[in-house]
Amino acid sequence: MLKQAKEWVIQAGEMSFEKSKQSLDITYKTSHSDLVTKVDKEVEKFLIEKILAHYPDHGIVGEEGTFEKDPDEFDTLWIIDPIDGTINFVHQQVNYVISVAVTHKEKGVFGIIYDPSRDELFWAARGEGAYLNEQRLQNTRLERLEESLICTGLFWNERIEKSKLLEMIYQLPKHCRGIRVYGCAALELAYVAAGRLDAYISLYLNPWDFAAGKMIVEEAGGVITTWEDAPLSYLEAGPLIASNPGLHKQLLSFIQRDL
Ligand code: 2AM
Ligand code: CA
Ligand code: CA
Ligand code: CA
Repeated sequence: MLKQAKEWVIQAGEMSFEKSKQSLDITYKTSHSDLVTKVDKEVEKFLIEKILAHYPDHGIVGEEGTFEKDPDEFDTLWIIDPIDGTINFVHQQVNYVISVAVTHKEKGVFGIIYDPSRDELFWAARGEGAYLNEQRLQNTRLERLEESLICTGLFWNERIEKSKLLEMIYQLPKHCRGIRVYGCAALELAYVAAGRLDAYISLYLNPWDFAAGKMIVEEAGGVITTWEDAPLSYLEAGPLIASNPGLHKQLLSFIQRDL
């Protein structure tokens, strides 16, 4: 199943990259910054058709809502973000990915994140480690916050508290070496797994943004939890922190003290 899923995700990525040069037919969902293009919808449809043709008894949770049944009806779920980083896809045609995770009875089975612009396939299977293409990944082991490179997401939605967003922008750079914001949560989680970032703090993510990334971070030796240090459920949206093990506690204290 993993091998097949990787092929579908790569095909979906190549399709999106080709289509990024055509007219994208942008529409707005809940706000001026909440975009969807026809490619988001086409990629989701492509993946759902493949999945259901091979696994008709599996459920699907996709950002664009093409599959409408209740996830609670299924033991095995595919959690899909057809294009994560839609704004980057529209403006840059880089820093966007296809993200696909499979869970069984709420436990992760595998996660795949494909960056078509760089041909980088990040993936992990439970108990088998995390990989970039065929190379094994391990996140950093850095323990000094002042030497760390930390990533966050800065976007607006009505669930995000102004004071937390402002404090994040003001306080985080005081404590670490640098801040990065790529605008693509799944890619940012993959980079934590790959050791390109030491941690990622988000004010709010949906399951399709983090499901594959959670598996890849954990299999690379990292930690991903809520801001209260609770395990992250694959089906609940909210704030999260993904980090190497040496910084996780320090970053939780930072969040509790400064945000
Ligand atoms: P998307 O591109 O699939 O919509 C941007 O920092 C990251 O957060 C992206 O992964 C993006 O996913 C997601 N995102 C952007 N705007 C959002 C919003 N209003 N609510 C929740 N997630 C959002
Ligand atoms: Ca979106
Ligand atoms: Ca997303
Ligand atoms: Ca998306």
